[in-house]
Amino acid sequence: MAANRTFTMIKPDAFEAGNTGAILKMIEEAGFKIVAMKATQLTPAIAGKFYEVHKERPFYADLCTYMSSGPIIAAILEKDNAVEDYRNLIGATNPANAAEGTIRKIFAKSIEANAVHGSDSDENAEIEGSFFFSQFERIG
Ligand code: RTP
Ligand code: MG
Repeated sequence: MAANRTFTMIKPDAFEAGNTGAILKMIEEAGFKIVAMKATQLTPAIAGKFYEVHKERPFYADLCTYMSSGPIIAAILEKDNAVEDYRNLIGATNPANAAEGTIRKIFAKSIEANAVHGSDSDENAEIEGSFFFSQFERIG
């Protein structure tokens, strides 16, 4: 499969715990190239816009509060089969269900504070990457 891209965030719990470097190391060792990256902090309104697809879900308000509670890292990652392979690397949403050796199994604190985000489709990867990065802020 051709090299393609996914979008990730290192969420406030993992940033605050000082796990950014360890998570980026796992990402690179799994064969992903970091083609854009920044540290930032979301406002509640920006988090609300990013997660708009979940606005009817019961956890939406808590999620927006949590995702704007501290700094995050946003990045675009490139690899063959990037979206699916990255979802496999991060593991299940709830760390209790995440496979051994996955990023969430190792670093997540709860179903909400689950260390990382990963896009769920090629289409959403492009939308989410463009939400954070202009064409001048990414490689290629
Ligand atoms: P993500 O979008 O962050 O990669 O996570 P995901 O696809 O595995 O999970 P999704 O269903 O898209 O949910 C987005 C984020 O909302 C929080 N969440 N909380 N309290 C809850 O029951 C609950 N369920 C989901 C998590 O932070 C989840 O990653
Ligand atoms: Mg999701």
